[in-house]
Amino acid sequence: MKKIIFSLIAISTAVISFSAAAQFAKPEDAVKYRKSAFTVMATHFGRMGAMAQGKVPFDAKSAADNAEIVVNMAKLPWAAFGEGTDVGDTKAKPEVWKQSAKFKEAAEKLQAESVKLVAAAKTGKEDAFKTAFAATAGACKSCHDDFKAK
Ligand code: ASC
Repeated sequence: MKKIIFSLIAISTAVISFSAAAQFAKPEDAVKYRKSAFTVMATHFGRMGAMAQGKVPFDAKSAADNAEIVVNMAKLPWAAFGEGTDVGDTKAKPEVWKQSAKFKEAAEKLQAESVKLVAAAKTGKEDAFKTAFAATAGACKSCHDDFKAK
């Protein structure tokens, strides 16, 4: 009996990790997923942008809360740029797949800058926040220039 239970656990673990590796049932699902992550990221990045540009007063708690969401969202889109997901309603350029090492670097740059942005926001110092915000925005922009169609 024990043997059977262990076998079942082993099988279900294998099934779960296999479906995690497959990630998305259809390419369209991957496109929708990555765009959703970018949408949430841009929403919270934009709220910080308003503070960075002085359109709304700097609020350290709000900056830190928004930065936390950005740093978490920044982990997500990349797994949804698998082979065969260059289809449908996407502005991803073919370079995403042709220059995948460079794309990976750009993704990692964003993640590194957003980690620094969280830390800067948490200091409560407006100048530190603005500097880190500008660096993160630069990471967004340079990746868009290379990998996102207009
Ligand atoms: C944003 C947003 C982006 C980036 C980018 C930074 O607020 O939606 O895509 O900033 O414009 O250059």
